[in-house]
Amino acid sequence: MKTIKTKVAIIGAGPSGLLLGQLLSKQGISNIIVERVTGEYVLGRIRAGILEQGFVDLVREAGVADRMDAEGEVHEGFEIAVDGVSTRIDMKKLTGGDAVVCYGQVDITEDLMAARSSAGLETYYEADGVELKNVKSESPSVSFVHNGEKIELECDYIAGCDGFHGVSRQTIPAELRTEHERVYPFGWLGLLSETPPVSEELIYSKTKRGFALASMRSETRSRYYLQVPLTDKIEDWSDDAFWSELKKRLPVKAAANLVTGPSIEKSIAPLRSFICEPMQYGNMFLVGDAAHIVPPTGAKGLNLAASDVATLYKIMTRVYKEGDKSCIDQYSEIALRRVWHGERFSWWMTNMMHNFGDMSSHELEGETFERFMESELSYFTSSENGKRVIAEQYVGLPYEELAP
Ligand code: FAS
Ligand code: PHB
Repeated sequence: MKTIKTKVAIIGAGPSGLLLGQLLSKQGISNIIVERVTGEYVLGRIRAGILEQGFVDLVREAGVADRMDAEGEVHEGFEIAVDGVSTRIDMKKLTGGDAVVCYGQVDITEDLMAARSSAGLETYYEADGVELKNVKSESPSVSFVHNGEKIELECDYIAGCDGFHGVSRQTIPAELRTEHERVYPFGWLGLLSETPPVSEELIYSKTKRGFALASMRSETRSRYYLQVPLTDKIEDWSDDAFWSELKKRLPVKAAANLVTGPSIEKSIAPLRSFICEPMQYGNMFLVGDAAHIVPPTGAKGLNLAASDVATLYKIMTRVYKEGDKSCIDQYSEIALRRVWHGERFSWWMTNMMHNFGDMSSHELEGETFERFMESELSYFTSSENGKRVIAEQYVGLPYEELAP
């Protein structure tokens, strides 16, 4: 058994773990990341594409923003189309100047991995049997097996950045955990292609055939999504079938701009809202998808992970720079306030933008629920105040500071 020490043990080398590790290192707070799979595997997961300003500021503070600033595209608005009729949500005007940046999660993760390795910071990939120990004590630890060797990582704090299927959340005893969950009766079929986007801004499109989203990664790389039944399998969807259905769900002008091509990646993701309360237990903190999941309709998943990272980073900085340990009790409350806002917005956008058909939802059934949601969407996209509500949430609510 080999024993190693650090101040903060980070479980998971996804965006949450890597961003937290980079920020802590800038404050001279030692940290070691323990990741279950290889770095290549992490980079193979095509996920988010829209970064809130708060996320962008954090990446700049971490000193990892060069490529994002050079290649990321600022988006000042996006479109919501209902049965082919488009409304532009002018985020910049409606929020007094705020916008979002279109830059892929894979790119951010790549940049953070490169920064971590060039700084010579320790990451144990392909770590097996990760176990969190004594998290309620002043000397928690993480044990795992790496290259056949058993390792005990002694630390002061553990950041559980290990995603929805990780082990950290289970460290909170079931009787102390409250889990809120809503599983949606459909999924998103995503496709990535080396083709130019159909429009300069994102298009969220609701049609009688179902929801579609036209997004992008660059001027030459597009990301598209289609709402599909949960029973669909990826083998049910050839590229041609995807393109033909997408064309039917986009507004006419966008459909006319559609350039098709071979899929680089194609996958079906289930949609769920999930929140675990509390987000901390003793000296263990849950960060990002380890604590919460949103349906991607509001582009909040990665962005909520970033605000968790920001709060934990402020707390760790105060603990080690000012010796104030009392602030660690603030983490869960502050993180959850913003998480619930992001969860509600994502749930609301999902309910408004998708066809539930005869699938029941809430206390309302089928047609009645559909009609309520049609009316809700029509109000919020036709009134200035309604559009402002959407814009304020989409660019991201402000990050909360620690209490003094
Ligand atoms: P992650 O899940 O990214 O990373 C957790 C890491 O922990 C993984 O590398 C995993 O291998 C590791 N791990 C797990 N168990 C472990 C263990 N026992 N020991 C060690 N390591 C362990 N968000 C958006 O904003 N927009 C989108 O369009 C969008 N699309 C998505 C599509 C899909 C299919 C999925 C699954 C998510 C999507 N998301 C989207 C959300 C996604 O971007 C997450 O919010 C983001 O990956 C969160 O990052 P992390 O919290 O780092 O979790
Ligand atoms: C994406 O580009 O992957 C993306 C953008 C916005 C969303 C969801 C996904 O709401």
